[in-house]
Amino acid sequence: MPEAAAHVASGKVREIYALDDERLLLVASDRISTFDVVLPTEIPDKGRVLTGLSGFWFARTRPLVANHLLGLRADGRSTECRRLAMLPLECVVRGYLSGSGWKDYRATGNVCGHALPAGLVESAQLPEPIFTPSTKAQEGHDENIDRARAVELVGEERFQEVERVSLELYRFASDYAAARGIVLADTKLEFGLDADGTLVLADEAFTPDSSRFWPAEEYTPGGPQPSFDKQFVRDYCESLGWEKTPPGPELPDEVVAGTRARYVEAFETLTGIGFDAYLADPEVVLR
Ligand code: Q0Z
Repeated sequence: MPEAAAHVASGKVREIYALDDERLLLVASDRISTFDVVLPTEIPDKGRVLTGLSGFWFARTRPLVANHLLGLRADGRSTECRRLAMLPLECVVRGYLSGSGWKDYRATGNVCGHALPAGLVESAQLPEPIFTPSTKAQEGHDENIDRARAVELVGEERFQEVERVSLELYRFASDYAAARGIVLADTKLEFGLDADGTLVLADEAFTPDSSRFWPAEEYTPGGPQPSFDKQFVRDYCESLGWEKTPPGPELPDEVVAGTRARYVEAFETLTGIGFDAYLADPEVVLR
């Protein structure tokens, strides 16, 4: 537990505490959201899986860009990190056409100012990955923005840097995942600046909560793809005819167990590390 740490912020499924002026503690709960609603039932170890996966990627991408990670706590769900000045930009990279990217393409033929070929279907792989930044909405969904708006927010030089680094990170992680049978369709990265003005990757990286993971074996463009982790939850919620407004439904034990198994499978498939080994010593993912 964060002894004398002050609570700084809450996300839907995570909390931030201040350890001191320079360090934060990110704690990933076992809460799960679907259709933007946090459900009353938790998925045991979900927060540990996401924390371990983020740590794994932070360790492996350090040669590409500095990151905020200082260490993982023995509880497996808490990340000690450097406190940064966060950029007011969600750095999204898309290799496939899904979610708001697909919506925008269908409506306008382009995504965040990237003109795309005509005739693409939902979930199609793009000719090459594109950088499609958005702004953090206080309420509701992030808003996709074009290059000019992003440059207004962070400046031309910093924009060029986050675009280049985001694309490099996506290429690295998506190649890595593809070799293990997982399509990393898209991802949302967050960056901050340290006291020197150095760009630093922060928050979480390449987790199923910040990226779309699709099982490569089932990939079939032309419609929405089943999600690696949340599909049992979505299917169950759909089967109830729930209106997708709070409160969300309780999940039955078999949906909880199936979903937990999917998270653990994603962890083990991507890291090549047994989840038991992670629980015994979380920092195993950093080595
Ligand atoms: C991340 C968020 C969460 C709610 C602030 N290294 C950092 N330095 C400064 N600020 C942040 C970070 Cl990671 C920071 N968020 C997103 C995370 C709960 C909101 F766990 N907000």
